[in-house]
Amino acid sequence: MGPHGDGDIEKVESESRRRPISTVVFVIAMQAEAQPLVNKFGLSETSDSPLGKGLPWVLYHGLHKDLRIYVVCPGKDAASGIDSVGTVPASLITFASIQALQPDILINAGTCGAFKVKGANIGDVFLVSDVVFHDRRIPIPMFDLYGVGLRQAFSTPNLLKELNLKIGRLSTGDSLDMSTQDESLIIANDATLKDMEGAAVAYVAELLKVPVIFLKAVTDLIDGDKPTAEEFLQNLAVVTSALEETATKVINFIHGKTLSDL
Ligand code: FMC
Repeated sequence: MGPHGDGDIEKVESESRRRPISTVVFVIAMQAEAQPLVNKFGLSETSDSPLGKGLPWVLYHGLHKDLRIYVVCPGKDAASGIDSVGTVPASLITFASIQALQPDILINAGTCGAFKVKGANIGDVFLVSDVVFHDRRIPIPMFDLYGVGLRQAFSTPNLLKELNLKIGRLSTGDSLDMSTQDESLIIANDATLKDMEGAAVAYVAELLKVPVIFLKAVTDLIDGDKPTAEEFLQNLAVVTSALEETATKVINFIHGKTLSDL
């Protein structure tokens, strides 16, 4: 084994858990979701972004006391001019920002749909326990498990308790609406929340061994009586401000703490 054998990596990882968190990266799909947080912490847009040139990705940076905060968004799609939501852009910006910014922890923050039968209400901000995909159906032994892609969020019992958040499983797919096949998988997987990025961010965070947590604010009730797109647009502004409030509490909680304190 060379100088960076597995033992050394484990040592570095356990050491990093014992020193205060210095860099946090928020991965946020929509500009409307990011803006309240950018304003709150007075973050500036990074010109000459270390994430690469000629890309639509938007990076903000700033300091809260001695904690470095970054917010990364996938930016506008060139063809349509709308925010690049979904798993593909989310994976790419997560990968690039981990490589360039070396965060101690990632936070994927955004809106989501949720089941009221699972105790969710519009405007609730959930912490996510674990994530799955609901639109990767591969009915071959083991490929089916790969498709579901169950991954744990980094465990933060103290944060959960202190902020008194609701907690639930998040299911990710690349559609805002829900086909009957999606629905049966979401229910079979016992998910409470539904979004379009979380499980993709978790995949990349695991690849690059960075702890990740998820803050998901409920814009629409999947088992409610309103059409999802309408309900989503109607609640987006109010819910993103709830998301900002919780994200601010999370930043204040994280400041000065180590990963093991969370
Ligand atoms: N289903 C899937 N995604 C979302 C949702 C729902 N019911 N409500 N809000 C969302 C999130 C997704 O993660 C996207 O970033 C965006 O809001 C909707 O395009």
